[in-house]
Amino acid sequence: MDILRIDDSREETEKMPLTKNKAVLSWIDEMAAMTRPDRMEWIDGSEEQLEKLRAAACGTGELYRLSEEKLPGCYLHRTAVNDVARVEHRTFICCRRQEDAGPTNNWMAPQEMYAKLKKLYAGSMEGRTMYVIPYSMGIVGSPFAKYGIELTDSIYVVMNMVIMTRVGTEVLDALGDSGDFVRGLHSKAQLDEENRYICHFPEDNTIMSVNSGYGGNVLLGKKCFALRIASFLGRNEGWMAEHMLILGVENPKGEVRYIAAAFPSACGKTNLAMLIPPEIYAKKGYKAWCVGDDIAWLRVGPDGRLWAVNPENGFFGVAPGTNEKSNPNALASTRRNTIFTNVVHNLEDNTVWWEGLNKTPPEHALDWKGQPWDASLGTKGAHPNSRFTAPASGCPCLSHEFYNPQGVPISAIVFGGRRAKTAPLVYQSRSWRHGVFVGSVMASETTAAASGAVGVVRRDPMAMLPFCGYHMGDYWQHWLDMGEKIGQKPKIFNVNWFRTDDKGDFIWPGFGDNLRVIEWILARAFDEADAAGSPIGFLPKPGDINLEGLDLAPETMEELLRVDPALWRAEVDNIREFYGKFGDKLPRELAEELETLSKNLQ
Ligand code: GTP
Ligand code: SPV
Ligand code: MN
Repeated sequence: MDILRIDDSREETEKMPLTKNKAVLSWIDEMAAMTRPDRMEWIDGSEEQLEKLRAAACGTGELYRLSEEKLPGCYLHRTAVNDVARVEHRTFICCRRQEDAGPTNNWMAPQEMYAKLKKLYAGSMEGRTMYVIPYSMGIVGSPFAKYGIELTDSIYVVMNMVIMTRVGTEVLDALGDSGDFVRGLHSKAQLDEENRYICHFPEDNTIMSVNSGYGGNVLLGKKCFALRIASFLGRNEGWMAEHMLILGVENPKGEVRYIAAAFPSACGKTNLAMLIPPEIYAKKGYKAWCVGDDIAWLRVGPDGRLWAVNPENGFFGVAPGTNEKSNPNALASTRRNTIFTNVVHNLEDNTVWWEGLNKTPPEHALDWKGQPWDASLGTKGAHPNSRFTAPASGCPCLSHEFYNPQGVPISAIVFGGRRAKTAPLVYQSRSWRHGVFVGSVMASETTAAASGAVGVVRRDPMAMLPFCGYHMGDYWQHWLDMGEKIGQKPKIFNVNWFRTDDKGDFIWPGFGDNLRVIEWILARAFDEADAAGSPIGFLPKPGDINLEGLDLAPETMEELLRVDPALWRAEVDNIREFYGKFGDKLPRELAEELETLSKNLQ
C-alpha cells in the first residue's frame, strides 16, 4: 500500500508522512500492507490533534472524560476484563539462537514468529486507523536518547505514549534519515487472549504486540523498548538498561546524593521515588527529588562515575494503595492530564476511586468492569493492577535533573523485593562483585502486575526476570564487566520493606520512613557510617538507623535486622538450584560468591 495515496477524509496534514526517511516509510508501508488499516494518521504531537483524538475516543467510549473541575484534563479507560496485566508467558525474545535468549525467556526463532504474527496481523486494522507515533526515550537530541516509532490502532495507546514518552515531529527531525530506530507494531486485533503475543526481535530492533490493550503489553516504549531491547543494546554498546527508580536525597547542607533502586513490579519503586521525608527529617532540611520511578539507563561518565538518566516522560503507576498519606506526590501528579485505567468511576462527582485512596468508597459508582458497584458487598472496585498514567511534569517533587540530558551520578544501587521473612530490612554487599551476586539472587513474592498467581516467592534477578532481552547469565557477566569500567563504583545494598510478623502484618512502617534506611545507605556510600559484619554482608549496628519520631521499639528493629541462619541455609540450597539453570553461562565469580555465603553460614 502506498501511504501517500490513502483515501482519507481527514485533513491532508494528518495523512501526509511527517518524514522523508526511507527506512521509516518503507517499513510503515510493509506493516500497513499486512494490517490493512482504512486510514493512517501521523501523530505530530500538537495539542490540537490530540484534543481531536480524545474527543473521538470519548465518542466511542474508549475514553471517558472526568470532572473538568476536580480532575482537569483527566480520562478514565477500561481494558477488556481478560487483559489487565503483563502476560509473561506470552512474551518472547526472538533472537536467532535460542541460547542467546537463555533459560528465563520464552524463545521462538524469528522467522517462525514472524510467520505466526503475520497471520494474526493480517487485516487486523481493517476498518480502523493506523496511528504513527514517532517517540523518543530520553531528551530529544541528547546523546543518550533513542528513538522509536510505534504503529497502533488504539487511541488509548496514542494518549498514553504522549504522556509516557516525548512524541511528535521533533523526533523525526532528530532521527533525520537514519535507520536507527526501534520498530514497534501494535494491534489490538480481536483482543484474543489465546493469540496474545508480545514479541521482541532484538537483532532487528523490532517489537510486535498483538491482541492486547493493557499498558505494559502495548506502550512499546516502556518495558519492551526501554528494558528488553535497550538491555540488549546496552550490552553491545557498554551501558545498562535497568528496572530502577532514580531518587535524589538532599541533605541539610544542600548536597544532593542519588540512588538507583531495582524492585520488582508493584514492590514500591514509584513510592520510594516520590517519598515524603518524615517530619523530623523535613524539619532538619532534608528533601527528596524524583528523577525516575521505573527505568534507568546507566553509563560510565567521563569522570568515572556511574550516571543515570530516566528515559521516560511520565509515570505508569499502580493506583491501589496510593493516597494522601502513603504517596501524596504520586497522588498530586494524577490530579491533572492523567489517564486512569481500570479504577472505580465515582458517579457522584465524576471522579475516580480505588482501594486505599481513602476509607469512604463512593456510594454511587461503577467498578473497574463498568458494572454498578456496592462497596458494602465486599468485592474490590478497582482492579489490583489498575493504573494511572501521569505526566512527570505534574509531580511536585520532580528533580530539576530530570531535564538534564547528562543525568545524575549514582552513589548507591539498591536491590529489594517482597520477602515476608529471610531478607533483613537492609544490608550492604562487601564489594561490587558481591553486590552483583546479591542482585542476581533477588527473590520476591509475585504481584498483580503480571497475570498469574500472586504472593508466590520467585527469583527475580535485579528485578529484570521479565525484562532482560538476552541470556540472564550474559547479563550478569555484563554487570561484572561494567564494574571493571566504573572508576567510582556505587555501593550495592539490598532492602526489604515487607517483612511481616506472625499475624502477617508489615513490621516496618515503610513509605516516607524508608528515608531512614536510605540515609544509612548514603552514609555508608560516603564512608560516613559504621556497620557490623554478618554472613550475608554488612548490617547497621543497633542505633545506626535513626528512629527519632517513630514509634518503633528497639527490639522490633532487632527483629527487622535479624538474619536467621536456618532460613539462609535453605536460601543457599534454593539459589544453587536456580543457578543450575544457567550452566556454563553462570559467571564463575557468582558461583564463588555462593560458596562464600554457604561457608559463612556454617
Ligand atoms: P510497578 O509500577 O509495577 O513497577 O510498581 P512499583 O515498584 O512502582 O510499586 P509501587 O510504588 O506502585 O507500589 C506497589 C504497592 O506497594 C502499592 O500498593 C504500595 O502502596 C505498596 N508499597 C510501596 N511502598 C511500600 C512500603 O514501603 N511499605 C509497604 N508496606 N507497602 C509499600
Ligand atoms: C510493571 O509491571 O513493572 C509496570 C507496569 O511498571 S507495566 O508497564 O505494565 O509493565
Ligand atoms: Mn511504578
